[in-house]
Amino acid sequence: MMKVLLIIDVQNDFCPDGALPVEGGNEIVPVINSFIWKFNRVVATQDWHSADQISFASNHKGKKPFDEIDLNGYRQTLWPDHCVQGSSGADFHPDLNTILVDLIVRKGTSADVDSYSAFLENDRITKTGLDGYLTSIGASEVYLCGLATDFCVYYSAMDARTFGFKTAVIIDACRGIDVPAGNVARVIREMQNAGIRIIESGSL
Ligand code: VGL
Ligand code: ZN
Repeated sequence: MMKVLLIIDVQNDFCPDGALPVEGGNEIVPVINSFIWKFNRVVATQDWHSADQISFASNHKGKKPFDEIDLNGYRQTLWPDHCVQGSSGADFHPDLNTILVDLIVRKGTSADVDSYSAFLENDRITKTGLDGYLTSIGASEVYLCGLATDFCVYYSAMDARTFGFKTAVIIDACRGIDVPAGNVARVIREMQNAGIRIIESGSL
């Protein structure tokens, strides 16, 4: 069995003092550090935007964070500026144990399309290459944790499943944005319906 851990966007800007804070985002760091050694391979992602990223509300006149716009036929939520390439907000949380990380995937790097998923950008066509990496190392099971439950973790988990991997979300090692309210509960149901296991780190 080739078990791979995907640590999604455990970055300063998603922690309580950051630009797009996720409530309790920092609390998952010691939890992740406690089980990171149990996997055959570890991949960590970083949201890694340029300042002209299309999902930043600041790049749309008259729009504010959490507004939605229509982009080439798909809905895109607008965000406060966050995880700008090379900024301290884009760094991993300083306490995350990155020593055991085998591969870092940086996503959302094109200005004209956002990327929630670690596999496919928001146009749902452009690949990051992560599926190729996982296939080439013979990954059989993918376990996800990180931020945020209802955006990048959710999209990444759904794509992992679609690419054919047995997929689990370690839910006590995730925190969500929950916008609109109830969003976290909705995506958990959706992931379960898609055949994704929702587990607790104690069962690893
Ligand atoms: C994320 C919103 C915008 C996430 C990234 O990591 O969940 N959410 N960019
Ligand atoms: Zn982002």
